[in-house]
Amino acid sequence: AWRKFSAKEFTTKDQFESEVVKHIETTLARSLFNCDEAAAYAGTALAFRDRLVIEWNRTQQRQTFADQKRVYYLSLEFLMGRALDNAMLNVQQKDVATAGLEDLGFRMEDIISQERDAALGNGGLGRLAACFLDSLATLNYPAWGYALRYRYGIFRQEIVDGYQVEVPDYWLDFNPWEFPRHDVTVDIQFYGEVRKYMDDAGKQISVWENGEVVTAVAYDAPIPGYGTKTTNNLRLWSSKASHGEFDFTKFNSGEYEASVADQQRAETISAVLYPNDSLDRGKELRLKQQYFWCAASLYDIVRRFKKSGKAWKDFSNQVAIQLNDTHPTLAIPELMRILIDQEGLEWDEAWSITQATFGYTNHTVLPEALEKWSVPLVQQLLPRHLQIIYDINLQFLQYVQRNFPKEREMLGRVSIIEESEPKRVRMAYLAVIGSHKVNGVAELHSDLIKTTIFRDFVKIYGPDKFTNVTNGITPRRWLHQANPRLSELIAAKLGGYDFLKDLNLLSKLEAFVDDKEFRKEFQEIKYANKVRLAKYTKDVHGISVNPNSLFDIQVKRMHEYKRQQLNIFGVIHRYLELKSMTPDQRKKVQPRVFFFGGKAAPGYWMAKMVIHLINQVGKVVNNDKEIGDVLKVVFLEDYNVSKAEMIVPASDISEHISTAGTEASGTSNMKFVLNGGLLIGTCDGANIEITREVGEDNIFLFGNLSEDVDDLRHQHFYGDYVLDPMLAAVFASIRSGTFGDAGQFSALVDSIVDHGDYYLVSDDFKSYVDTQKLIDETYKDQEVWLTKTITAVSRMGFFSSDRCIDEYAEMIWNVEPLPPQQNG
Ligand code: 26V
Repeated sequence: AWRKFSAKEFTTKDQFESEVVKHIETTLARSLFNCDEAAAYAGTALAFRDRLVIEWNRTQQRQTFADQKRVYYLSLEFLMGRALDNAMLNVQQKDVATAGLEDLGFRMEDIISQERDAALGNGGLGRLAACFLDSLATLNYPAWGYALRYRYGIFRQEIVDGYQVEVPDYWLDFNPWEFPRHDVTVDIQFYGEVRKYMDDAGKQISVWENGEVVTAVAYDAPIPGYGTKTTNNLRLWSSKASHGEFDFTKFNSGEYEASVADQQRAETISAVLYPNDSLDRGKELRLKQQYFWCAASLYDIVRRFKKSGKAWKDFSNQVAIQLNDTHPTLAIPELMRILIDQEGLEWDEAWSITQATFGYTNHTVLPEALEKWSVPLVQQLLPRHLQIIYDINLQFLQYVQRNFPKEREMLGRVSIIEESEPKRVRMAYLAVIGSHKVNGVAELHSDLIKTTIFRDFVKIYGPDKFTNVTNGITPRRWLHQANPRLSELIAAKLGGYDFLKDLNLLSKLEAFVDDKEFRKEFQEIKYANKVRLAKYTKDVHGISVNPNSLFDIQVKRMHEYKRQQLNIFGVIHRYLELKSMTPDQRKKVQPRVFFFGGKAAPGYWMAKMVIHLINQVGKVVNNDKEIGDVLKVVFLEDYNVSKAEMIVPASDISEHISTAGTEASGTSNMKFVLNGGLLIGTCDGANIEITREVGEDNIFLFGNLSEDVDDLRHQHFYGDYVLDPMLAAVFASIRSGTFGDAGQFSALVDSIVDHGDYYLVSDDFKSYVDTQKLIDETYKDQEVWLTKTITAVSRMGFFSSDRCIDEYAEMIWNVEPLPPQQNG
């Protein structure tokens, strides 16, 4: 019944075609005679956009009139990928469109691939936010996302001579999915000073004034749920100079260029996504981005609340704000400023509203990745906020002192202000103190934050403030869209597509694990997906790979803690072994292709060196006639969301091999298993829960445990360990120049041999190699392998982001769904 749209429904392909043609001829003003794929994409996107807009408006109206709490998800990153395929599938009209495009002479696949990825994120954190939006809409929660409208998303990666080169991603030339709201603007202040005075009643008033003003303009994008009319909103803020035009004083005195420069300076705020998952330390522009976005979003949220005419005590019954990492933490002092300076509330009331409103999600335990802003910088840019932060800190420290009078050293440890030179604001502490709930993203991670970075806070607030919500992924994009044949096969067995909304239904697949026909089709689908990746590898990289080989894939951001270096050292070890064999021995070895993909932060030298080593190894191995198809190494350029949709379904094994205790969750691990691949992984992040769900027999775990990491690091420090001889041989071959100029890789080898091996590559190497051997053996029995993969798929229900969103709604937000009326 939900499909009964009152407008622009194309129940037939003819209706769809006429919509497309209308858009090509009128909206785009193009003739059908020179309609290329780009125009066909545009016409198709605009036709579907019309469909979404109707329900989008209705959903917003419904949410406005319902007297109900809404969720606001504040995230500096939303790694959305492409929108068209998702829109077609969520409104369940892709078949009609495919037939219509065929009439017009186009293949759906080609049209879909015309779209540029919306790549407004770095990696897992941003993609998680995108999966959450899909689940929030699908489950009918009244929810908005808030972010920045970056002109440049994450850079495009090119590999030139084996080195990463960054190319700007100017993605907005044609974006039919966004709607500028020139009438929705907010003026945001920076710099200036705080003036204090007594009002008539003798109350102290603070006014922040004489600052620079930049205007935020809203751009909205519709977020359609799957199989529901609910269409939520993602609001992106774009910056422009506050007058919109030129500064006329300068204009008149002939300083034309200066006034244009002012304009550009304002626009710079939303110009570019920072490409470092953490190393953009202390950049003023980054802090400006954070405040600009928080202030605009909060103004918008408060404006909406005030229209309801409710009292302030009801604010947190109407509004839940989730902080995705510490990036939006300035929203805490900003809400305090609004409530106290602008709305005249007393401190205590403002503070209890604030705490009840915010929830904070932590995404890393690694202390070097925690945000800290220098006090002089905050003082200059946001003088009133610094005062409020100091007041929050004062109240908090007094509370700690009262409750823990004997623990004076604790005060320095938990203070929001770090007593360094210069002093710094610890954003994670501010986020913990200003929120009512703090969550980690997988069980191990949530346990670790309670015993490490937030240990004192558990003592201060009690353990109930801290909780876990294990990450999840949307099965719509990561099964139905990325792997349509597998989705169809599952639907045929389960009697429909209900599993896409209730992923636990996958458990019913286990009944078919011995079904011959099902097994055959399952295996054929995996093979076809491998053929597709093999074709891509040949077309784009000129490397031929045999789809009968075992496909081993590691795709994720390049980071030392994720240990792509362990993987490539393992590859080199394998190559050396193969070279030492006779041709007859080599023939018995299980052929493998190692695929790598991922971007390194532009300034992350070590990560870039690993990319280079992978490419150099590929060059040598792939051209070694003696080796042939037994071993291939491919670096897939410019890994992104749309490429992941092709890569993920093609794996036999994927690698999730971080040093235990360092990967908060990981989410691609879930995607790979859901698509019929097995994992090799450490006991880290969500790997542990995946093991709990799929069973120990259906995953390949290896390596040291997180509880032993500290001791092992100490042993390296005191030189109390022996380098594994196999790894020593790998290093010897690198140093001898087998993979090109040895000097260039020396820092990489030295970091392990001479500088403490912080990520414990040497400690885990043997266990890793042994486990890879076990994988080769296991893979030889294709029936055994197939049983493992099918069993694992059937047990993945837990990892739907729908489960995750229901947990947030219940434990943290206290919000209910608002389902659309039937046929409404
Ligand atoms: C950590 C580090 C540590 C070393 C220095 C550089 C650096 C940069 C970034 C990070 C992590 C930043 C936050 C983040 O992106 N966390 C990711 O969030 C995902 C979604 O919850 C989760 O699946 C990943 O495990 C986690 O790394």
